[in-house]
Amino acid sequence: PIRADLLGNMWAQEWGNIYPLVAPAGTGDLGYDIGDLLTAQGKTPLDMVKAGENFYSSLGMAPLPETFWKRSQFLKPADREVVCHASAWDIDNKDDIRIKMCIKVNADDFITIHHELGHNYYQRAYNKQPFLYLNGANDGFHEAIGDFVALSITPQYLVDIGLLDKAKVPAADKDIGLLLRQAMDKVAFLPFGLLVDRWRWGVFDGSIQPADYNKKWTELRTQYQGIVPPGERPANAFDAGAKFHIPGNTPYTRYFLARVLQFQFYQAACKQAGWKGPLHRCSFYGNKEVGAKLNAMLEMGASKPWPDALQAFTGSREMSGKAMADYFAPLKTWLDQQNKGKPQGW
Ligand code: X8Z
Ligand code: ZN
Repeated sequence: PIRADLLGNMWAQEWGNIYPLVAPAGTGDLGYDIGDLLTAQGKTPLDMVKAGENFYSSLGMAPLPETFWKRSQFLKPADREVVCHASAWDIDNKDDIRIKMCIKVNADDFITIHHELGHNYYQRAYNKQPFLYLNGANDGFHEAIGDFVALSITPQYLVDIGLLDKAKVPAADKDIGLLLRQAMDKVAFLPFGLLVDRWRWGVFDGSIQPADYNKKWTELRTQYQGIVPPGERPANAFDAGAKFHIPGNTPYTRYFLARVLQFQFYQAACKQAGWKGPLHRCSFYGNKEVGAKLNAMLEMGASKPWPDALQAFTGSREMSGKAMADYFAPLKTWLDQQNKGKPQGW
């Protein structure tokens, strides 16, 4: 197993931040980091939110209301303790939508802004539904919308919005590197996304007892993620409690579902956009047709069973990992070669 503190993320849930350490020799240097690009241009947290809004506007969505800009929390207040874990809010079931974040100028927060705005645009899109249907088709859908949009943050998209120099777009020989960087976030998250509720549900049904809370957490982390704490943990440690959703009592399977769904949405959008190249290079930025179709699904809210919503946008009624596997297929081929004859597992 790998030590959990070496993976570039406090919870070892997404590993993309240590991509530079594992980049393939020769072609691994992607030549840019979104955080560095934002910093170099002196972009502020507010600029980052504006960039997020601009993406949704490019799909034909109405601008965010004035109240969003007035009432959201973008920065960590200096004078009091707040919950900094990013969240999106729908205060009046109409258009008083807001986000609450402590935005830092880095790549993670740039993506998270798109994620949170996905919740807000979804909330506003279904606001005409009767009260009981004011929700996503299922909770995985709600978590998937913003991530699906963020998959369009390709090198060419960064050029289009003036963040990246055209000459710096990584050439085709960098595809494996781009995919590996993305897989370290998206694929490495899957076992984490699964195990959090394995633990929570075990606590709820009594199969995990208080005396074993930490032991079981560590066991699941090793079993699913192949990671271990950096040192011996005291018997009364409560490592699970460091994850926001555990004390916050937020179900977590939604994020596992979203990891799968977002690739289904993305593959469908790229097909609608008539994209011809490798899937991971596709951006549907500016595509009003995709936007209209997306809006049709979002407007449904929870008024129909989720397969109906999925069908409205993708044409399929089944949740499937195939789109995700298609996206990463070139990387899988490369990894199979790299790992040939090497020991597997931990
Ligand atoms: O909690 C979140 C969002 C708020 S709904 C920032 N996410 C999960 C996490 O941070 O653990 C997004 C990805 C997974
Ligand atoms: Zn979310």
